[in-house]
Amino acid sequence: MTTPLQKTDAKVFRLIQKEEKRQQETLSMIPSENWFSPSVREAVGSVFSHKYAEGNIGSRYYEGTDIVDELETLAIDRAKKAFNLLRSWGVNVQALSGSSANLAVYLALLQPGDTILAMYLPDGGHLSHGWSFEPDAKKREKEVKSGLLVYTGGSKKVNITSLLYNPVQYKTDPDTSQFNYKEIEKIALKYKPKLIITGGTAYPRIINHRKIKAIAKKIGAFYMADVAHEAGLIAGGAFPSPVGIADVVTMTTHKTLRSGRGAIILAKQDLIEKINRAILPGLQGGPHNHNIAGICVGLGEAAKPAFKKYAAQIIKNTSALADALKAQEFKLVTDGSDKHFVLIDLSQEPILGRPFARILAHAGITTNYSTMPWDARPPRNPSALRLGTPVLTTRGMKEKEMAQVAQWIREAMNIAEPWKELSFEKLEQEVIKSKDVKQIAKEVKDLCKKFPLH
Ligand code: DSN
Repeated sequence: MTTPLQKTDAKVFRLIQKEEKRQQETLSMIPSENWFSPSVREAVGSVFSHKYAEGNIGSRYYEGTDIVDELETLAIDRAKKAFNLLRSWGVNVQALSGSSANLAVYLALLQPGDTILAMYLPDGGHLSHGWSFEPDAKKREKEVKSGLLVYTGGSKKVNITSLLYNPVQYKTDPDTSQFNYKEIEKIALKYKPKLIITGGTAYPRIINHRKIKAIAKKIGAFYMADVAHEAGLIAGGAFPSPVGIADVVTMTTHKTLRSGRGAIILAKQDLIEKINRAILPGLQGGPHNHNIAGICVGLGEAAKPAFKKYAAQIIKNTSALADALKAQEFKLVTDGSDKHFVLIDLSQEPILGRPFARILAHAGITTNYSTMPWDARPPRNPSALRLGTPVLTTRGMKEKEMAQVAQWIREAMNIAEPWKELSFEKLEQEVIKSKDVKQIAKEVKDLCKKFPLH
């Protein structure tokens, strides 16, 4: 059957087909990615994208919004159920992304110049929690070697959070690469932030929300838990929830939650009203109703027993992947993981994060290079590699397949070892010529065929 797009714009149609084939025939191990159900995609591609609906339920600046109101009410109700919300908490589903959700919280709760205490970005925090980079490699190395568990910023403010507010960041413990709550408390008492944030992109362990809330309480700060990565694990009952402990919880909806692209903010009722006003008129115009429709459908799927199994299997798969990688003699940051990804410390391997991610991409395994604790290397060429299991688990893969993946990753490192002195470009030329890399890509494709994405 010919689709309308195929008829009217064959070029874009072909690109979509090519991208779908790429996703089907390779293993996406980027932990922030997932594959949505056809129902979520149908909702996202629906007529809701035509409608303007600035404002909140029952109080919009546009006519014709009754059905959008119904949709948003349903999405909010489903979010309340998915995250076991207390009656005194409210929900916003209008933020366009995780970064916008976080900015809306700052706009609602802080004044420009206020101090935010968040996790050090190279240890696994998030850019939207504030970041100023130190471009001078010597100064960077000196800072890392100082062993200090607090980072007050480099000379280059790289994002709006660091331009508007004063980010101070806590690092992980040098011995364990995990949170050192005593140090976080000392830093909080010294710098007196108005807001403490946990969460981010590359911290593989459980965070003790009660301990952080207790620290925030001591200094009269708000506590915001950003659970963008863990949202699906929490909704599936496989991971501890900050709801009812933190003052605000933010998340994206397209990672483990598998609900289309967007964000959800949960907060105590008085705060959510301020946050609603920070979203509009503070930051955004009309909400993306089609994405809210996707979120709504995804949350409906997350309420089903199959999603609980999915969330539990993600954790089992990651644990199996961690064990298998260690059996292949890879070193893992924190020696393992409690959630949906692992971070491989490649600092003692012949090939580091960026080139290794490219080698694996040619072998059909899509990952991303990452910074890691106590690594002075720059973010564009760091020592670690982040590998997640949400998409593999969506495919129906289990522990056995994780062992196979770990074996391919070791094989790829062995194949690449002789190229360790080459520049990135020359190394890639060798990878492209390599029959051994092609062989792994073929085996990956065969495995993908056995576990198609529906
Ligand atoms: N870009 C996301 C990630 O990969 O973790 C976070 O925003």
